[in-house]
Amino acid sequence: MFLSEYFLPTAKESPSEAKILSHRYMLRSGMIRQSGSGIYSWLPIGLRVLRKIEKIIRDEQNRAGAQELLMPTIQSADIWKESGRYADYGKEMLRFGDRHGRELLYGPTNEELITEIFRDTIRSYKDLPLILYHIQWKFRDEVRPRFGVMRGREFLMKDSYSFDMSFEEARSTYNKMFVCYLRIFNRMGLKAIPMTAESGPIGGDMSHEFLILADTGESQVFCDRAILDYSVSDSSIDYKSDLQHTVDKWTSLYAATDEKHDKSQENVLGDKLISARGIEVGHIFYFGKKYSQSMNARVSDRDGNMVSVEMGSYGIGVSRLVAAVIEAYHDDNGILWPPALAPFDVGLINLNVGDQASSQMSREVYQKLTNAGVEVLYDDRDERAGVKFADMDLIGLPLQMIVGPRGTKNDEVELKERKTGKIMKMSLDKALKKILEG
Ligand code: P5A
Repeated sequence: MFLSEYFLPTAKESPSEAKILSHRYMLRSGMIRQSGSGIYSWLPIGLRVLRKIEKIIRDEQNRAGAQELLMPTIQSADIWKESGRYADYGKEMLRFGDRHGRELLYGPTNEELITEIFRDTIRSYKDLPLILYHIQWKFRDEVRPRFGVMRGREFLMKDSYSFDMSFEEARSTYNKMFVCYLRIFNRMGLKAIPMTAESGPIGGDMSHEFLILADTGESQVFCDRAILDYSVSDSSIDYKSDLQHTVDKWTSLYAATDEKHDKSQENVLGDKLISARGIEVGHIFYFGKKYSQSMNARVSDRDGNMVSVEMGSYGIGVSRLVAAVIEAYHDDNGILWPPALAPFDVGLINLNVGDQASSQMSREVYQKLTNAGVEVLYDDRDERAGVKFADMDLIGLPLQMIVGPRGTKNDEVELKERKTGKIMKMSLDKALKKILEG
């Protein structure tokens, strides 16, 4: 992408209502624009990051055996009346009517809709277990939308729903999603800690929130310091094997959100207890027959009896994650994208677009890298070097290649690692090799 043609409205300042750093950097780097309270447009560079997050989630969900579908944002009030949540959901639910006077709502979550799809299509135990998911916009009329996309009113969620015949099978599915979540956040470079959590309006009695520790987090959390040393293996995983031991390993150490905090642990753990702020990036629930019973989602078992299915739901805040990652990775000059999420792999800076040799070299580099599948943002604007450096640092691409009149004479460029600030002068060939080989 040529920056001179790219829609990237960067800014030096951010509006004073942007209170946290991720919100400020997202506005300043041209990722989002507010269009209403808690409602945002995603501009090209922000959308690129959102899509990368989605891709990792899809990849890992599919690997765990979940199947993607797409449900609408607009739902009928009828199914919510069946489950009993139409009244319970209160003012957080955005309700409206169509021209025929039918009551509709903008989905805050999809337990009812997926249960309706299931009961209309699945008849037999032979079709279970089943995990379905989608990535779709939600609307919750939050009392206090704040911190940009961190707590929006319209936000993107990945939500999965599982159907099983027995508690044991439902727990095994829950474990799959638990491990899948650890892997998803790990691939994003995040240390998300699973914590015992309250299930709230979703319901059920087994629930974990996945939290990233950050001072700007909205939740107060408590955990055993030792859990910070736990890591997730990148290697392949067999979801058909028993994952209980992995879940037990993570849940045996104390980790709880405020609502579930057991004060007696403060004496038990002493100095080992961390009390910190956390950002909730995921939340998983097992709620058994709560929806299948109220909405009559039954299948025949082996003996031909009709039984209500066991269900769970599993959410990830996709749009919130963009902000959460920035909270975890930034410095005073801007964002430090983990390579897997960076909107482009390399920022190519041409220091003097008036200089023919520099422009020719830059275009060659751009072609070579682009042909090799590297995503390059080429700053070909007629701007001062200072402006180019500041913008490139702000948007936070992991690598910058700097081409200037002084280097072109001996075929030299500079390679800058954004995270460390380390600048290396080297031959063009070596720089290309380094980028291509990682
Ligand atoms: C699980 C999937 C649910 O809604 N039903 C379907 C269950 N869970 S949840 O915890 O309420 O939401 C899942 C995740 O969505 C993110 N999230 C938000 N992100 C931005 N702005 C919001 N207002 C918001 N509300 C929830 C969180 O990451 C949460 O874990």
